[in-house]
Amino acid sequence: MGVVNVTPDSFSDGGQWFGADAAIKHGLDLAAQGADIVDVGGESTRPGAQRVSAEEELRRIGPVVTELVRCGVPTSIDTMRAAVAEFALEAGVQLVNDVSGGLADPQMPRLVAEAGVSYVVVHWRGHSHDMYSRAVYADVVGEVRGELTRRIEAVVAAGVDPGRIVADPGLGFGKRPEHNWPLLTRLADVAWLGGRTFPVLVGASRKRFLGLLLAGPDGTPRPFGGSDEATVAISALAATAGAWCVRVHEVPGNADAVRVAAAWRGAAASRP
Ligand code: PMM
Repeated sequence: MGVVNVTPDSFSDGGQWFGADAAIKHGLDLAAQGADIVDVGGESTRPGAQRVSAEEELRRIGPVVTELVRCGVPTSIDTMRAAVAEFALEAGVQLVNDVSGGLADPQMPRLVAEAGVSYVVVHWRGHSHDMYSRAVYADVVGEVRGELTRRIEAVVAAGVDPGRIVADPGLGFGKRPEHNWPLLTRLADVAWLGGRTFPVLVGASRKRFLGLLLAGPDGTPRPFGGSDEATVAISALAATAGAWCVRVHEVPGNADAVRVAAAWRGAAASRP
C-alpha cells in the first residue's frame, strides 16, 4: 500500500503532495512502482496534530481519489469521517482505512457495511492532539488485542462482514517506541482476535520509532526520509511473519521486500 498524504503537515512527508496535481501524479507513480493499492488521506495524524474540517478534508482528497479511480488505480481512503468515506466510496475506492477503528465517527461502520468494501480497523485510543497521554500499557500486546477485538465486535454488530475486516495494531497511535516493537514481533497474536484470524496491516513507514532507533551518536533522531531502508527491513520481517499488507511511503524497495518474503514463506511451507 503506497501512501499519498494530501496534507501540508503529515510528519513523514508533510507538504510534498499537498496540491491535487502533485498528489495525483504521486499516486500514479506509486501504482506504477508496484503498489497494489494507493491510500489517499487528507488529514494529518502526526502526534499533536489538530483536526481539519470535513470540508477541508474533502477538498483535499476529492480530486485525487476521483482521478486515481478514473485511471484504474486500486485506491483506499484514509479517513476517520463517514462523510469523507462516503464521497470516496461513491468515487469508487475499494477499501476504507479508518485509523480510529470506527471510534471517531459512529456512522462509519454502517456506511462501510452498506458499501460492502474492505475495512481496516486500527487500534486507536483517541485523537492525535494528546495521544501520548493515553500511551500507558501494562501488557501492550494483550491490551491492543483486547481493544481491537471489541472494536471488531462493534463494527460487525453494525453490519460489517468479518471477512472484509483487516486488523491493524496502529503503530505510533497512542504508543511510544517501546510499545511498537512487541506488537511487531507478535503479529500472529495481533491477527488472532475473538477466535478468528484476520489479515493484518502494518504501518511502520517513516515513523518516529524508526528515526529514534537510527539516532546518531549524539542522540539526534534520523530525519523521516532516512528511515526508508529500515522500513524495508520491517516490511521484509512483517511480511515473512504473515502480514497481509505494509503501508509505505516509498514503494520500490518495499515491493521487493514483500516479494522476497513471499518466496521465503513459499519455500518454508513446501519443506518436506
Ligand atoms: N499511520 C498513519 C496514517 N494512516 N493507516 C493505517 N491503517 N495504519 C497506520 O499505521 C497509519 C495509517 C500515519 O502515518 P503517515 O502520516 O505517514 O501517513
